[in-house]
Amino acid sequence: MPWRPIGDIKMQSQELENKIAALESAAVKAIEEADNLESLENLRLLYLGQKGELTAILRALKDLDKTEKPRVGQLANVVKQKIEAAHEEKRARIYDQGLSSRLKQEAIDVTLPGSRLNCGHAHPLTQLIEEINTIFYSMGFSVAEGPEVETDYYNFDALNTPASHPARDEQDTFYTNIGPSVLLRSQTSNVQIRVMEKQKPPLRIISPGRVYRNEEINARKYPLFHQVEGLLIDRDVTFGQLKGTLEAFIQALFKKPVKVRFRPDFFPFTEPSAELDSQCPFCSGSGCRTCGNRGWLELLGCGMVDPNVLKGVGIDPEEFSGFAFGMGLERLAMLKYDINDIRHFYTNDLRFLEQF
Ligand code: 2NL
Repeated sequence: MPWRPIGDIKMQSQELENKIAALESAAVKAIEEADNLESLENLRLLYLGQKGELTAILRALKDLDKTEKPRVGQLANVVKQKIEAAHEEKRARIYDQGLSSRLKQEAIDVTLPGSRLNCGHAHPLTQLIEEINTIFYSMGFSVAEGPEVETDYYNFDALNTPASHPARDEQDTFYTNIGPSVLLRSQTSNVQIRVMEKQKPPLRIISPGRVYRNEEINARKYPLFHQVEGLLIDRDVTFGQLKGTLEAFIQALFKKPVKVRFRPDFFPFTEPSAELDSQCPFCSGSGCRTCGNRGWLELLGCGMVDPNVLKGVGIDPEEFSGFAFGMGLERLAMLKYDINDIRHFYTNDLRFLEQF
């Protein structure tokens, strides 16, 4: 170890202490002035990093005299902690500022009215079908569907409708060019015939769907419309059960205990046949625009299934009997929602559709 005068040692440590003090004030000032995380990180590296200024000083401590080393070393460590603390404090402040300005920017005014999503919904006729299905589900019926393009057997013959019947006329029914007996079904009874061919009674089904009739278009008539037909086959079915079932259905549909009445009618596929009227649910029978001051609405046709229909599908009419009914949905929807023109259902005008 070479000899050195005491003063030299003093000088060396004094110089280092001055350097450390200068470093501290420079670092603290620079850190205080930093305004973003990146420049702050550069400062951290400059002062505290592996190749930083304070690290160089700490390394130089090893050359100090051992009487000086502890004091200067402690000073350097205190300064290091101060710079670290200043850095951490500044880093947290810059981070918080960034966060609060982002929060301010992204703030949501929860009192603003929401923007409505333009979401589609089921067509009013589909809604009505679903409502009717639900009512009949509750009475133990299930829904059956079948082809809209059908042979005249399923549309007419199987329904006891003779070859001479006017409904078979080209004036009334759309025939296709697929073959002389292929047509667009004019009622959904084809579905019930097909079910009865395959399934043994007891049966409870309803068949909603599109039907076609060759009509001039006007406010009440359209060549395409919708029907729900119903069929129940079991042992000892009575007309009283038909009346009770339909009364319950009508009251569930109108959500009111309206009276119903049955008037004799004729259909080739039922015997006896009847027309069901319900008391007008809007005026409770006193007369209004909807019921044309009659107090009653004609809603559907019904009757006991003709024995010929049962025989045709291989069900013994001595063992089983049944009732059936059919209703046009456009007419029902027009009454229920006070719609004055059937064409609204087929125009796809959103001003109409959005009301449902
Ligand atoms: C109406 C009347 C009706 C039926 C449809 C039917 C079906 C089978 C057997 C017997 Cl498979 N009947 N359906 C019965 C009575 C009336 O519809 O005015 N529809 C719009």
